[in-house]
Amino acid sequence: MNVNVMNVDYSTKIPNNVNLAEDRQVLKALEGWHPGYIDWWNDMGPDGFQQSLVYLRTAYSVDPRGWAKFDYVKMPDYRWGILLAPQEENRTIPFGENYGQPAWQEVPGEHRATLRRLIVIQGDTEPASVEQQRHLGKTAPSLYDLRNLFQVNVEEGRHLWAMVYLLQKYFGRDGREEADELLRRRSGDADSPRMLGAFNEATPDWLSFFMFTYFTDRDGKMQLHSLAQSGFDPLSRTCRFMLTEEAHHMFVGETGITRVVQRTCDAMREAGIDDPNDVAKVRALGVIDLPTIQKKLNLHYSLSLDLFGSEVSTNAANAFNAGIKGRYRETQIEDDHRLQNDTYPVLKLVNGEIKRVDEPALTALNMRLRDDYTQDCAKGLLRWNKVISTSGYDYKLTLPNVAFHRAIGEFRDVHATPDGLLIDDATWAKRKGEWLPSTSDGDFIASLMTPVTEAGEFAPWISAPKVGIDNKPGDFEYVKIET
Ligand code: BYC
Repeated sequence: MNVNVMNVDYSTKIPNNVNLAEDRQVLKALEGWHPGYIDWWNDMGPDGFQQSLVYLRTAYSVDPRGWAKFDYVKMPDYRWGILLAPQEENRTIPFGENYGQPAWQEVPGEHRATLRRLIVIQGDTEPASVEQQRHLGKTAPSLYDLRNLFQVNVEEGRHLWAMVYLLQKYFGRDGREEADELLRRRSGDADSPRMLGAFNEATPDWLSFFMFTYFTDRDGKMQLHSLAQSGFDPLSRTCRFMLTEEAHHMFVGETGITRVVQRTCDAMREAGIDDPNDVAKVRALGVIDLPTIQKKLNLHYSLSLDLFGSEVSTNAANAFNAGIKGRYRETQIEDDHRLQNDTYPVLKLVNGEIKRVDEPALTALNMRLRDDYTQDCAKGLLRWNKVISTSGYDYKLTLPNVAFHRAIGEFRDVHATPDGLLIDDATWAKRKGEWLPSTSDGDFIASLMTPVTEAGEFAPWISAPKVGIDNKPGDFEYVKIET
């Protein structure tokens, strides 16, 4: 059947545009999984606020011209649904050995294990981020930010549903088992951690949250773009719709950091501070100094780089060859989309030096995606640096070298400075506090994290946003905490 539904069916318990009402077996599997999901949300979702009314957007359509409506919702009543972008007529596989063949509507047997693994990894990150952020509601700097946190959280929950649907519909019994496992693993748990490194790290404060939504959600964007190219059409359509939601998450990160930088610069100017490196003086103003923002940036960027896997990877080559995972904007690239004879420059460690080495383009796909990611990340830095220079300060936030603070890939066994200078263990141990947030930096930031719950008011370490959500005025009550 050709499912091409713009509007979402809200008459069933699980809103969807995949005609679940007539897909009894999958409906039954999803209904069986639903209570476990709600238990997970109650145990591991936002701590508190579950009875508050939150001004949230909910997707009612998959039409890019208008797909969401805003209303007050209690989070446990949010309508998590299964939404796929409309099916493209006659879509073909846009890369790999099967280039030009009709896209698959069912899982090809020989690629089943690879596909399942990628879907499970993608699915695992979604609830992980909710777990990492669950305590942040208690220290939100405003109702506006509180609402954005919860919007991100409910949508990550929906993204979990999106992957669970694919597992349950297309992978039979092992898909159902994997769906259950997604609710069992826990971020940071010693025995049963989430699958990828960055999703087991703490998100201790709101600056980390903004960095996470800027840098780690942007890995999500890159990975979803690559999977949106997939020859497995249901995965492609699922990821395409997820990307629509994802944009807001990165907006939260980018504008969040902009507002922190803005407030710091304003406070320094008002106090007549000329040197942004005078950390003690700046902190005495109750704002986060730029060097500490740089350290947080170093941490989150390097953790997020690890999410791209090894620079040289046969897994990535196999997934591309098979037509399962493409490149960023694959269909817009002008080449043969097979890459059999191409090379790509990869940064490697050669005789103790960081060098560019040409590798077969197929095995270098993780590196290529990571390069695209770095370019995308750089845009935010331009904006933040503009705020700093417009305020009259000579200070630049920068992305650290890719060899800095890595746990995966070519540089995992060496230490490097943010400038990419290789250093020995002793120098690293002595100097890492200059580059990564120390315990005392964390304590200082934590000391600023007092909640602000008056509509239209903001904590003193962050400036107000330029515009409201859904064009609401500045004093709009985005969360009615007591109902
Ligand atoms: N941590 O060939 P390699 C998001 C493992 S974020 C731990 O180098 P490959 C979101 C790897 O599994 C996007 N293990 O890498 C953001 C393999 O193990 P096996 C999530 C790692 O496979 C914010 C071995 O090392 N989506 O959506 O080419 C909020 C060798 O692997 C790591 C995806 O990631 C690591 N960092 O690429 C909410 C897309 N890296 O199989 C959501 C799906 C590698 O030998 N995943 N390993 O036992 C993938 O495409 C790939 O699995 C990866 C790794 C890019 C992650």
